[in-house]
Parts: sequence; structure tokens; C-alpha cells
Amino acid sequence: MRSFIPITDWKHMPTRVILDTDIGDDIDDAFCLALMCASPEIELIGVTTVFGNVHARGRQARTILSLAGDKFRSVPVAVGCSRTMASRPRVGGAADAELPPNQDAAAFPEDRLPPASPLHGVEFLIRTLMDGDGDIIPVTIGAMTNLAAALTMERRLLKKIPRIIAMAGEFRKPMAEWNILCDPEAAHLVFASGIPMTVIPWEIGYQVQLTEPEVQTLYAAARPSAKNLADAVKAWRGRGGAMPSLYDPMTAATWVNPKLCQWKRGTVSVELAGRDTYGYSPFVESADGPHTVAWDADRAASVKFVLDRVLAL
Ligand SMILES: [Ca+2]
Repeated sequence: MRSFIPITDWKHMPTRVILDTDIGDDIDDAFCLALMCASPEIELIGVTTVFGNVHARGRQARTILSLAGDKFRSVPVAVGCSRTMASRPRVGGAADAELPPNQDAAAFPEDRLPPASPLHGVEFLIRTLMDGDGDIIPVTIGAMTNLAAALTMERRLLKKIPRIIAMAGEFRKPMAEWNILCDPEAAHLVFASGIPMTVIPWEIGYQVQLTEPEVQTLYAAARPSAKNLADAVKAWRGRGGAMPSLYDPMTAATWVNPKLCQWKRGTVSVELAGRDTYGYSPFVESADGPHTVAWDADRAASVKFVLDRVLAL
């Protein structure tokens, strides 16, 4: 077994990011978007939505941005792919584009929001990344359909994207993690692209779960952004959610402070052929692999980092 890689390997720049999200189902996307707005180390230059009801997801994203302050109201939100590339139907879950996400009660109606970007999410990704200086990092916290489609349509992106940060996969338990399971073919295209990736697996969110007193801290918040996040948590819990696990916000939290986790390097692949292992994501350690994966998180420090920032937004 290889040892954990040193934190000194990290490059903190660039910090311009596009967030690609399935906000509205699990609650952690809302935490992630709020955390990005609350983090001066990150410049959020766009949001794309993916999977199922992408229009309602975009409305929730624009709600969070509009509450985060004037400079975020103009951040473009582009609606992306509702359907996936997956070769097999996914068991369970709401991929139906007609179903509202469970946190829809926390999203403003359309007439209270800045308009969505006129571009499709995939087009937004291609144009923004190609127009950049090779310094823009896509952060994917849902199915990877938009990013895989962008890489397929515009192969020059392979040289334009310096790194991808993803919440995806699981390397220690025999399971298909949700974001990969929603579209394994897309995840395969992204992981096999050769672009360096920083990966937050399912295990990290499992380790970094809020407690009831921590949720109550959020419920007691007075600031509009934090109150809206509390409303989203309440809507999510009212629809069967239990305790928020901070899978998605650990992408942004560890980009700002990598010491929140220990890390390994190697190669992640996506299983597409197995009868019972479709969507599994095996990880093989190596010193020069393209993928840096989080292995263990400091729960207390991670929760404090995320809550302190979103409560102050
Ligand atoms: Ca997500």
C-alpha cells in the first residue's frame, strides 16, 4: 500500500470555476453553491445544471446566487442535459424532467429571478472554457453528462481544462456511487480523458455528516442566504432526507484547504460491462496517476469550515 501524498503537491491556482450541478435532490449541492459564494479563494464564473428537471434545478441555483449578493446575481446559470448517455436504465431515483426537485419550495418563482443563460449548459461549458486562458476548472457534483458531452463535441477542451474537480465514485465499499450510476458512460468519458482530476468519493460525505445540533445552528441563522439554505434543508428532510452529508461542498472546501483530507494518487476507472458492477469505480494507486482522491476527512474541521462560511454568507 502506498502512503498518502503530501499536501505540498497542491497547486492552488487557478481558482476560476464552473459548477456543474444536480441541485435539488440531495441537499449537499445547495451547501456547495453557497460555500463557493462564501469563499473568496474561488471565482465562480458560471453554473450548469444536469439530470432530470434541469430547469427547476437552475431556478434553485439562481435563487441561491441572487441571495448571495449583487456580484453573484450576474453569474450565468445555464440549463444542461436532462437525459443521459447511460446504456442501462437506472434503478430508482427521479430522472423525470417533469418532477420538481424536493427542495423546490426553497426556490423563488421565475419572476423574482434574473433570467437563465440563453445558452444550453453544454454550449456554455464549451464557449466559456474555450474562451478562457486554460485556467478554468469545471467542478462536477452530479452526473457527468454535460462535461462528457462538451469533451465529445469539442476535443480541444482536452488541452484547455487544467483540472476537473468531481464528487464521484467510491473506492472502499463495493457499490456504484450515485453520480456515476446516473450516467456511467459519461463518467467513463471524463475519467478516461487524461485530464487531471481531484476526486471526492462517497466515503468522504459518509464521514462528514452534520449532527442535529449542527443543523439547528443553521436553522437559527438570520442572514437571508443561510435562511434559504435552512429552508432547503427543511424541504429536503420533509421529503425523507435525514442528516445532511457534505459530499458536494467538500469539493470546494478541500480546494481551499486540502488539509481537511488525506489524499492518494492513482487512476479511477468506470465499470461499464459488469452485470452486477455497472457503475462501479475501481481505483488503482500509482505515483503518476492522473487522479488525486480524498481518502479520509477531518470531520470536525470540515464541518466547521463549511458551516462557518455559509452562516456568514
Ligand atoms: Ca449533487
